[in-house]
Amino acid sequence: MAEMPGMGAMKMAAKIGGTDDPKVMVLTPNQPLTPGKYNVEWRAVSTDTHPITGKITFTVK
Ligand SMILES: [Cu+2]
Repeated sequence: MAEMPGMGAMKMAAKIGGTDDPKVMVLTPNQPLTPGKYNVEWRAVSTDTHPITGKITFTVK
């Protein structure tokens, strides 16, 4: 069976924590990452109250 775009995409819950470095945010997935492609979309409020967002993609082999 061919894999179709968007097929198999699931949302995964994660714990989010801050660190001593205000530029660093730590996300810990609630379950082990099995091989595959992952997209992380994040949103935070900066110290000057502006919302900032970002997106990173990585692959687990
Ligand atoms: Cu700002």
